[in-house]
Amino acid sequence: MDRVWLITGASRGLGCEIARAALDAGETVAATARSADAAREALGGEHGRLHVLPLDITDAVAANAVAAETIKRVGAIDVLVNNAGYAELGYFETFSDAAVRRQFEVNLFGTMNVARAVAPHMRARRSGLIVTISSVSGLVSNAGGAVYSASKFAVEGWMEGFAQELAPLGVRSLLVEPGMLRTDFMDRKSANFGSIDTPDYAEAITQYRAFVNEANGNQPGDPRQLAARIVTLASQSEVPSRLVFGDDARQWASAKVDQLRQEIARSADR
Ligand code: NJP
Repeated sequence: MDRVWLITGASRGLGCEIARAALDAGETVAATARSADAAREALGGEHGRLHVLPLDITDAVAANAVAAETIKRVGAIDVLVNNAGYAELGYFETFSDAAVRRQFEVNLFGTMNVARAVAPHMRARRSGLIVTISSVSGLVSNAGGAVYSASKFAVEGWMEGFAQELAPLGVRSLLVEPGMLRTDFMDRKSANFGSIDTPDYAEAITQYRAFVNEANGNQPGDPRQLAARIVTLASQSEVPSRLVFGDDARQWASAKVDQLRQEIARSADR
């Protein structure tokens, strides 16, 4: 294969692994990151098939410029990986309005910025694949994950509809819902934690923080394995609309589907 991938958040974590896996498969990669230097360092320097471009996804003008620059340099974008994101972790009432908005600014509106920059090019060519790194938290929410889940549920709702708008024009979509992956995601390097003092939740929050500290670095999911899976799926003529990755994610998603089925059945009007 020799297609062009544009990947956001390629400086570390899953985005970096997807860039590596695509390069290993012989693809050309436009790796984007808030710090181009960090991405260059993580990916071993630019070469003929690796272009590194700075992009903070919250900057719509920059997203357009990066899409245009990629097409100018290498002629096309075949696969967009909308990967960049982070989590506001903690109980809802411990977050300021600004923190909640920041979560949506990156995970939803930033992701939309990049899709908006690339989709016209894919539509014009009647070809392309948009891979959106959502989360199992986009299907299931729980205490401590309300704000992050709200942003990923929004990503799911947006992309599920947008995919149907794009499909007749030859542009495909893959929504990825990973479980817990061993990246910096739960670390203070990436995650923010609610800080408004709310005594009613004090004990629950202490337990939640202990869970996060324990899980950080010990997550069951291997980002390399997921990256390889995404690169393989992207090379197939039939791409599924969803990939739920990891035993933990499949268990949570299945339990949610079972619960929904029961609640729908109980909701019968008569
Ligand atoms: O996390 P991490 P992951 N503009 O923290 C970048 C989802 N996910 O690889 O901070 C551009 O190692 C950030 O850049 P920088 C998750 O929601 C994860 O696990 O500048 N980039 C870094 O490259 C996210 O959508 C888990 O170095 C921005 C990257 O994002 C995706 O997986 C589970 C940015 C984050 O790397 C990748 O996260 C799940 C911005 N404004 C879903 N803000 C999991 N790990 O458990 C952040 O279900 N970045």
